[in-house]
Amino acid sequence: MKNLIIDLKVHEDSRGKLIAIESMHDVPFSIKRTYYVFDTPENEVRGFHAHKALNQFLWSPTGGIEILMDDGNEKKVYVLDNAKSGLLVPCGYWHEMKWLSKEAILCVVASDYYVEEDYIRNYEEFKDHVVRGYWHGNQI
Ligand code: T46
Repeated sequence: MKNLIIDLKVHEDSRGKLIAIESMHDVPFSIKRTYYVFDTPENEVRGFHAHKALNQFLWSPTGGIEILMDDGNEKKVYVLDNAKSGLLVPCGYWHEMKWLSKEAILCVVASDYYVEEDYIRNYEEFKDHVVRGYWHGNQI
């Protein structure tokens, strides 16, 4: 699996630190939507889906969140636990997010508006898409 971590540029001075996330500069897609997930209990797991076309970038500035990434052939676990880097979640990756602490906030920028039809929530259907090469050439 290719490296999906993106390190962000930190603007630091005596007043503190600032990080900006710009479309096509800091993440390799145009941003249409942002959302965040919070007040999730420790050890709760969310996600359990892949996206057909949506590309996203995830980070957790407080607490920790474990992300299982699965491209249908390989699985890898990432931990998001700082404000300076995040995880690219391209379309075609099954993902599950486990909260390591209740304080963790999952922040997301996404390439499109919310469209329920873009979700594949059944793992067998996901594997079927992988076998058929559904995402070939489509992923960032
Ligand atoms: C993803 C992971 C990382 C909306 O109405 N608008 C939105 O923009 C979103 C993201 C969700 N919703 C509604 C749909 C559901 O009724 O919020 C409810 C919870 O969504 P879901 O169960 O899909 O939440 P997660 O945490 O499992 O997944 C979310 C995103 O939905 C998903 O795209 O990749 O975070």
